[in-house]
Amino acid sequence: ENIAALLKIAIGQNLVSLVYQPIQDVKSDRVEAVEALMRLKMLDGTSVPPSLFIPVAERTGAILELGRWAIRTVCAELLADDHVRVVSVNVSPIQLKTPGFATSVATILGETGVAGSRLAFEITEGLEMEMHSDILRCISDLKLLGIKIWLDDFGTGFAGLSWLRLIDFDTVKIDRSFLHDCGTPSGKAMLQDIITLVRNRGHKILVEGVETDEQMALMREFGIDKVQGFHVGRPAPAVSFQAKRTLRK
Ligand code: G
Ligand code: G
Ligand code: MN
Ligand code: NA
Repeated sequence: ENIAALLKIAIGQNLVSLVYQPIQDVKSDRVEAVEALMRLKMLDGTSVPPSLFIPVAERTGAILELGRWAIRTVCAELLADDHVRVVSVNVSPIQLKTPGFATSVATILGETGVAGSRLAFEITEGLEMEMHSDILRCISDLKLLGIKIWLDDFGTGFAGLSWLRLIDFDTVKIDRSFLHDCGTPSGKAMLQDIITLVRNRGHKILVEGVETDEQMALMREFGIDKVQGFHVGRPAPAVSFQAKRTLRK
């Protein structure tokens, strides 16, 4: 397959890169974290969306090398030079299931001199419904390194509630689909119920997909901890975060 072949040469040929989307702390009004998102280009320069290449990378196992590359790159281009406090990285269940994953992360932290507490790993509630004991063990190893574990896209699948029972997530990211109809009374009530459920379990709450002033005001009213979305900022290359910090100095 085309994409599978592309993934094999992607790192060596500089076809893969990371962009970062800011995450705003609602109380302080500051960007306290950014989410790393992987980008892939074909040899002719056209880009392949993650919805296409991530599943292929998971199927072929290429996600293991790409995942290590992403964590190393995040540590080297943003965390080692103190450009941002925390970076969240999406990790696939395939990575968490692979023996030695936590050890390889520890090695990257050691080599780059970055504290584990500066990283958060986002796990999507979708796909993998069965709860592998390997995954739970890996997560507790990652926590020992100080890495925060976030639940991504909460509310989109059936597995989310079982994940919540088994893993003590630092933060739960509420999927942006819940913001779409929060303009209607029933949509607003739905979002409020989800927030109550997550908050009562002791997790911090991040709402994704905040685009308007009205939505931002609602997030303050609901007492949401963190927001992400076009209202805060779009995904951008590392250099735009490096530059900001330099100007402030
Ligand atoms: O940027 P956006 O469409 O482009 O990202 C869509 C989704 O692709 C993300 O929410 C995430 O689930 C997935 N994704 C992006 N980058 C990575 C990555 O580095 N690793 C994994 N496993 N998934 C990623
Ligand atoms: O699944 P994951 O949520 O991590 O993917 C993030 C994706 O969502 C990225 O592709 C990003 O471009 C997109 N995204 C981020 N903020 C917004 C937003 O406010 N509105 C919309 N429509 N998409 C967003
Ligand atoms: Mn994510
Ligand atoms: Na998400």
